[in-house]
Amino acid sequence: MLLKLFDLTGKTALVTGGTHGLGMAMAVGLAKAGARIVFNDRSGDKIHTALEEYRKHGVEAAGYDFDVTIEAQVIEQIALIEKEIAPIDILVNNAGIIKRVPMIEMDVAEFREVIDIDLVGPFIVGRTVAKSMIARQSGGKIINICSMMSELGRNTVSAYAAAKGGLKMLTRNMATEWARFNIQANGIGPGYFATSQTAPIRHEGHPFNEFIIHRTPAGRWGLPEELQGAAIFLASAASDFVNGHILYVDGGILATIGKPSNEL
Ligand code: NAP
Ligand code: GCO
Repeated sequence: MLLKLFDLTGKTALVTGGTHGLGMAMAVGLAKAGARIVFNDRSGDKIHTALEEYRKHGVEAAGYDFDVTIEAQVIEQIALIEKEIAPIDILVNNAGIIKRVPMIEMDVAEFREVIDIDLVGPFIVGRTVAKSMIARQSGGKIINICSMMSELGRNTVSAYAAAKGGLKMLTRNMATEWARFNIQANGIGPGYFATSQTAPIRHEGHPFNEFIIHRTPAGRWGLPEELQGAAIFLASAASDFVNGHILYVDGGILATIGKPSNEL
């Protein structure tokens, strides 16, 4: 009976940007719990490779080509998904980019691009999916992928922090406005994870790599599959009375002020 709480059998999950990285890892976790998986890519050229990768995990996924910032594409492709596959029960707003540039040097266009993808994108996709959930009176689950930067600043990632901080509050507004339709909107806030997005600052000898290993009480970078439990929880009936919550999966980073470099 307890496991039933976490059972996603018969549910359809859309994971944006789920061609690799954290998105694919969370999607595989949702599939392990029984969900049918749909993902998107903005250029379509990664869908075939991603489908093969999902098959290696024993998952028969479906890939769709749309950019989360282009509302016309989002509306058209989500309607197609709901026609060809099934109505969406679970949305994971995972697609996102980062630009690491000091504010003084950052072009306004660069700043806007990050905000557009990391904050406006989840609004567009979230609203499109929620409209369908409301029309069907089905209820549903929305999971927005936030960040340590939803809570903390860091040199060079101003646009990303502004977007992820905004995404935390967008999540709370989704929760506020859509709870009455039995839609639970929550966030997952990953700490520092080993993906292509962090590869430039994670390699051996990079000062940031040493910093993060020391700053994280767990003493290491997270593994993408370590987000699967949080994703299953927030996608399942186990979280039906959880709304507007950001679940941080960070190895303890937000729990601590940190320690001197000479302390273990
Ligand atoms: P990633 O490897 O860069 O993957 C991001 C995905 O989003 C890519 O597949 C990318 O597609 C897609 N994407 C970007 N812009 C898009 C758009 N406009 N429309 C559709 N898809 C788009 O990143 P990740 O490390 O897996 O992170 C995934 C999410 O977790 C991001 O939101 C990130 O901010 C967040 N996060 C990551 C970490 C971490 O440590 N890695 C920690 C906290 C939060 P393309 O390949 O075409 O660019
Ligand atoms: C960075 C990293 C972080 C992580 C993540 C931390 O440059 O600081 O890329 O932003 O991606 O968001 O939670």
